[in-house]
Amino acid sequence: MTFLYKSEPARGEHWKSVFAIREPDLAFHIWPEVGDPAKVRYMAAWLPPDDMATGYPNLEVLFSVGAGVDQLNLDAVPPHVKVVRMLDPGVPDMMAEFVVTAAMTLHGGLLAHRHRQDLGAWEPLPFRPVASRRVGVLGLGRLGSVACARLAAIGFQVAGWSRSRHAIAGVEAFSGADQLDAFLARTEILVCLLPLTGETRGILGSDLFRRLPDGAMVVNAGRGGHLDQEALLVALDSGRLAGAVLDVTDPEPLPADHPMRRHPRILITPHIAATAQPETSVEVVLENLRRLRTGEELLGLVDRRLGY
Ligand code: NDP
Ligand code: OXD
Repeated sequence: MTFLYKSEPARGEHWKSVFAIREPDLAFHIWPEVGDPAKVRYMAAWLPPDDMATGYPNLEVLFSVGAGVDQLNLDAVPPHVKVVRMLDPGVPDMMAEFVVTAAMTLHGGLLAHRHRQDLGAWEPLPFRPVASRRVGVLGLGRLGSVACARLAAIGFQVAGWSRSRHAIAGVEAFSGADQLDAFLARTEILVCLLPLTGETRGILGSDLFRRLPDGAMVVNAGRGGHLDQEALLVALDSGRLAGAVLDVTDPEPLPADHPMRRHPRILITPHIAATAQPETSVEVVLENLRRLRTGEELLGLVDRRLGY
């Protein structure tokens, strides 16, 4: 029986050394060394091999090495194959810290001050207390819930929106399409931590921007596909929106001459908000292999119907 790993080689070497001790009866192969494809029972990948559906007849579980699964074409994964996303224990805290950093950057007007400094200008801008700022988080899952709690802990007025209702202490909860308007109307800094699915693709677009207060700001740490990049540029250039921090873009990286790259009201970070670590992520996979043997529910099992 084989575990096939197809992603960043350095992490693969680490996983292989841990598997050698903890799962000695399971052959661990690092792509492109596959061995006999018929022996591959488990696969961990960011992008699986093109012939995954036909070339690996005994595949049971596809582990995404990331927290998201939008990079996989779920329709191409045979229905009997379980798809599992990575629930690395360190990622929610890292993401919360990124979100707080981005929100504080926008709240404090640091992008605007940087631009004025570049222009040689000295122009004080009003500096508001955190307690007067309303932040809203799209997505209250593993990441959004921790980000909300952290934003609330430093004093922001925080609300969150998700498909189903979630109660988080100190956070105003909104859910479903019929509460989106009310959520947006009170949100001055909007943070996107949704998974990218057919329903959420392009959600950060002109229609949504119109429903935010004038001068609102956006943080996207979900996926580049959530954002209509043209609509963002229009909204920023018209003054409808005041700034954006983007950890994700489409594509990554953007072409060198893309207008977002040097826009004074946009700060782009290169998809660094929260990364699973080799040492902790291997433990999550090993725990899931144990659960498979005992028939317990897998950590991070994806609902193929919802796409997350
Ligand atoms: P979860 O699956 O735990 O949470 C997703 C949340 O989004 C849930 O609250 C869910 O609602 C909500 N949601 C999904 N679809 C809809 C919809 N159509 N309408 C309203 N709410 C919806 O995901 P995570 O929190 O773990 O991760 C979120 C995303 O963050 C990942 O998919 C990935 O793309 C991105 N990510 C980015 C990283 C980076 O470095 N930039 C790092 C890691 C992840 P409900 O609770 O009701 O199901
Ligand atoms: C992930 C990511 O999904 O890095 O893990 O974005």
